[in-house]
Amino acid sequence: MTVETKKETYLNYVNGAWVASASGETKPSLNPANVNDVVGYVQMSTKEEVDQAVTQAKIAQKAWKKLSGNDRGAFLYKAADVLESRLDEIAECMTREMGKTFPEAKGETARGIAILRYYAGEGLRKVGDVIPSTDSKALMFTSRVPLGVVGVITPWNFPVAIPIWKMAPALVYGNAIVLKPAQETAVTAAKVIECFEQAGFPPGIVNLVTGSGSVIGQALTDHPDVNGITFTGSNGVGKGIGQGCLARGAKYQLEMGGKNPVIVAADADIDLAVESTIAGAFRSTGQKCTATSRVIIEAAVYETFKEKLLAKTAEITIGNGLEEGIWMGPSASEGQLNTVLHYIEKGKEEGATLLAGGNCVTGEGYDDGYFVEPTIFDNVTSDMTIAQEEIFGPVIALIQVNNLEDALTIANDVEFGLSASIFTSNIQSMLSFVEDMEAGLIRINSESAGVELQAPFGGMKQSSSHSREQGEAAKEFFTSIKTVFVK
Ligand code: TAP
Repeated sequence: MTVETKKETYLNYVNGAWVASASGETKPSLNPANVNDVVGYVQMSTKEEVDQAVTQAKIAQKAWKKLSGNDRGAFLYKAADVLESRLDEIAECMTREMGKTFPEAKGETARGIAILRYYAGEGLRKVGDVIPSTDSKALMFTSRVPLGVVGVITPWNFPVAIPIWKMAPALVYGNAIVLKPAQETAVTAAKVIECFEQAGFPPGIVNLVTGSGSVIGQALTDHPDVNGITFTGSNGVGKGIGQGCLARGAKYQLEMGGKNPVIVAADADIDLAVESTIAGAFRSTGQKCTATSRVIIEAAVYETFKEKLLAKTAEITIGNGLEEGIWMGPSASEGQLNTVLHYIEKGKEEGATLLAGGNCVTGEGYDDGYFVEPTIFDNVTSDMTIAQEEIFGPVIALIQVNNLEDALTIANDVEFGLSASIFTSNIQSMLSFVEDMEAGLIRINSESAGVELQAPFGGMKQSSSHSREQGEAAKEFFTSIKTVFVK
């Protein structure tokens, strides 16, 4: 594959025009597989640019909400077609900008296209109910109306799918949006917004302002004309956004971290459990909110599982995700790599046994990137830091238990509750897991890191206890209900 060498500067997109930030400041976006490769330069915008984008969005939304849902959906269909025509280019940009392999980036872009088409169809589905009144001469019904202007604040790990799964429902239900993507993947975000531009959305409906979260994200959170914030990212930032929105009565949706367990029962298909654990833990270099990070195994199969897991892990090819045959790319940034290395040291200090990995990958082709080995810790106990905190890297903690009751207790012994899997052939074990596991996404005999776009997505506890995204659930957040009584 030939890598684009042009070092383009990417602008903000406000009211249908590409504009440079008044700050005059830009920042290079670097390829984590080779930091000498500058993917592009992005704007480091100011609060004033957020104000301009929100003002224009507020004006434009007044006409947008008057269109039929079907007409708004037609714009999403067009955006899907444009994105499809640029799939390879945008996937390549994603791989260069945050490191996931090209096939994974293509898969994510294809998911973005499917989400756009799903929500385009939503423009023709119901937005209210008729509720029987006690007054026989009255008609009572609900009608869902848009919030107005929605701020979309997104992380770097799914730079196409996450912005789209927030923007598509926001738009089809009649809102205007201002997107603030993570700095690490702002070039990919700009390309996604170009697809919306090419689809012909009216000026002001889709806006992009790039820059630092503490400036742009905070300005969106505090803005009196932003009626809702949809956020995916870390817990610390999410909680601040929630408090900011609560203080001024704005709606907020927070999708945050995970510490996702896989339970392997003594009666499990071990090969399947191993394969799924590898995919769940190491795909995207472990940088998924749903990534498997704890594997809780019944003693009877512990050694067999461990042996097979080690053998499969040894087969993983690490490198630049644009190259053929590479299974795992680098960590997305230097900061992310340092976080992973910090947790690996913590694991060793607290007495876990390092079974595999634990180091940066060095040598020719690796020294200019943020490559880390897939890492497995043995003899982990639930109180250890590596069993409690989200690492967001390719690190697995193996925990041995005597029975499934203990496994479930340990699985629930974290502050997060996003996704969880069990591998078992016993129906009773499956049902107990479904009933007692504190997680929003439950999978049985299947990898933990995956969800279909038409199904609700979200977690319990600190992961995202009060909202769900995707599928029909998105309607709850992106609309308000009016109850209408007609006599
Ligand atoms: P964060 O550091 O929280 O950043 C997420 C976004 O928030 C970025 O755009 C960031 O901007 C912005 N931000 C930072 N400070 C802000 C502030 N004070 N006010 C408003 N916005 C602010 O997360 P990340 O490192 O990009 O992403 C990794 C995290 O996302 C992990 O914890 C992961 O579990 C979580 N995640 C969750 C899910 C779901 S669906 N639950 C999915 C994917 C990822 P800048 O970074 O550009 O400054």
